[in-house]
Amino acid sequence: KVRQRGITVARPIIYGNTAVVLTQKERDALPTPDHTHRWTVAVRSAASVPDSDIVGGADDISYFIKRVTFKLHDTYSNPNRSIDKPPFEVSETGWGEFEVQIRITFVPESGEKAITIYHHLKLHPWMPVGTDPIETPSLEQAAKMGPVHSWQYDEIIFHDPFQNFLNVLLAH
Ligand code: SLL
Repeated sequence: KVRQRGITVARPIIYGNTAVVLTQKERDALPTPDHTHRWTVAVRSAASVPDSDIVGGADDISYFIKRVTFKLHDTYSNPNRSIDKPPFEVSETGWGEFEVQIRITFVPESGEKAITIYHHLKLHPWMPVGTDPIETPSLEQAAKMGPVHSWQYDEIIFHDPFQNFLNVLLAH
């Protein structure tokens, strides 16, 4: 277990969510008809497209990420959702925005501590330019405006990595 001093490796990720307004028919079919949206919160390789179905291959980040735990609002049953393989994502329905705590655990050979990042789950689109920005569009308006996307770019930086982990990183 030798650390390679002075070496830094960065891996780009994106994290965030997409959300769509449910149709009345979809709402009526739910056990919770007060839910207005379906959403997906995810951590992905920055090389992948936010809502693509691509798993594995160049977009796989499981060679350095072992687990992602999404902590949802306490109104959800089992708010801690642990995902152990890609796609690292959770899809749910709901009615409100809240802060999602995202804990990223790295593969054991990295010797790295888990990190925690935060994402504000966004359901409501911004008002069109020229209208009152304080207002939230009605569900009817929002449905016409299409899916909401809210993503952040970030880089996970490994300093002085262990030689065997460095080999794994550089092989991808
Ligand atoms: C709000 N601070 O008041 C936020 C809380 C909670 C969101 C939002 C569904 C929960 C469930 C849900 O959307 N919770 O029924 O399981 O806007």
